[in-house]
Amino acid sequence: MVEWSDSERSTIASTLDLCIFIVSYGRVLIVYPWTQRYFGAFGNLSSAAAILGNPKVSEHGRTVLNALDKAVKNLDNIKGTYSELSQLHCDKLNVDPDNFRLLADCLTIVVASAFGSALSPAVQATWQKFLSVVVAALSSRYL
Ligand code: HEG
Repeated sequence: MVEWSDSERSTIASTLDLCIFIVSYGRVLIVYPWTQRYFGAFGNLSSAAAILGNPKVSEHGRTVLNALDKAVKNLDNIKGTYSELSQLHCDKLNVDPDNFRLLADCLTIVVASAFGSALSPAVQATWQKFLSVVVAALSSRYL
């Protein structure tokens, strides 16, 4: 059972708040282009500019960040919170779970560039802990 201190809880919540404003889900599609295979129905993904300007990509980014907000609000039961979502990604969407880690890396890069020197090792440690639990929870229903 993972334990969360009060300061870890508030660090995660404020870090995620920032993400919601600045993160672009498009980054994962640009940096790791093979992830585009899951988004064939999203229309034009032919260049970095097309990806960043694609309204379906930004809408999906908001969907994912809303789901992350749900994890923040359920820190003590992220696994349970994501149980159905994990099953959906496995059975219906057929998303390779390695991609969760790639997205987590993009989130960290975006947070790091926004925080600059405010991203102390302690804040980073808390943020990485949160993302690790999220990735594990999303992978938990894969068989
Ligand atoms: Mg996933 C749909 C959350 C990573 C591919 N993703 C969704 C949905 C949510 C979600 C909430 C909507 C589910 C529904 O319709 O009921 N995704 C989510 C989280 C994370 C994640 C929280 C990781 C932090 N997803 C992820 C990754 C990929 C992916 C890395 C592929 C590279 N997701 C994917 C696809 C869909 C969703 C293809 C369906 C999109 C659509 O057709 O609208």
